[in-house]
Amino acid sequence: ANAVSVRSEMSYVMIKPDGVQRGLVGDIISRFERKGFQLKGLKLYQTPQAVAEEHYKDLKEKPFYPALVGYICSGPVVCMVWEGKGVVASARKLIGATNPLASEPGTIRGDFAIEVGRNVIHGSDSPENGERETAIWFGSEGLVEWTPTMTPWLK
Ligand code: FUP
Repeated sequence: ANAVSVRSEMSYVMIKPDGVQRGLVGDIISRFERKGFQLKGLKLYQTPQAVAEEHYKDLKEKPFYPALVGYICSGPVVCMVWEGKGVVASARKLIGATNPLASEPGTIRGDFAIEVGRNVIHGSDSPENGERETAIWFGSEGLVEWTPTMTPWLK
């Protein structure tokens, strides 16, 4: 698809507690900035259990669900919303495969993770989930609407 036909969309991206505690926040944010996406929301957040459960509600029946919710709530996370053309699929490429041992080097999980249950970062898997997850974590007024000046290259 060319630059005109790719739709602008939002991805909810979250650095999980292991990523925060291992000091990976700056490196991870930098990758999204350098790619050219626009930051629309950012906060450090101690996740209440009900929020983690809502975020992962489609996985409720999975055997790993309780451990997953416990992991997400085990320490602060960094919540972000990134906007741009094709950002959902592109963020997933930057992040790498769910299982870090299958993630390519150069991706975030490929560079920094080993275990699926400690895989450092989340990124929305569809534009619809980008909207849904943004609403869960930032509500209706949590984002900042802003226009970068002097950056015609990335439009
Ligand atoms: P992803 O979209 O890459 O985060 O992957 P999924 O939505 O399939 O899984 C959500 C989270 O569940 C993953 F980030 C890690 C966790 N998970 C496990 O802990 N064990 C599994 O076997 C699969 C996923």
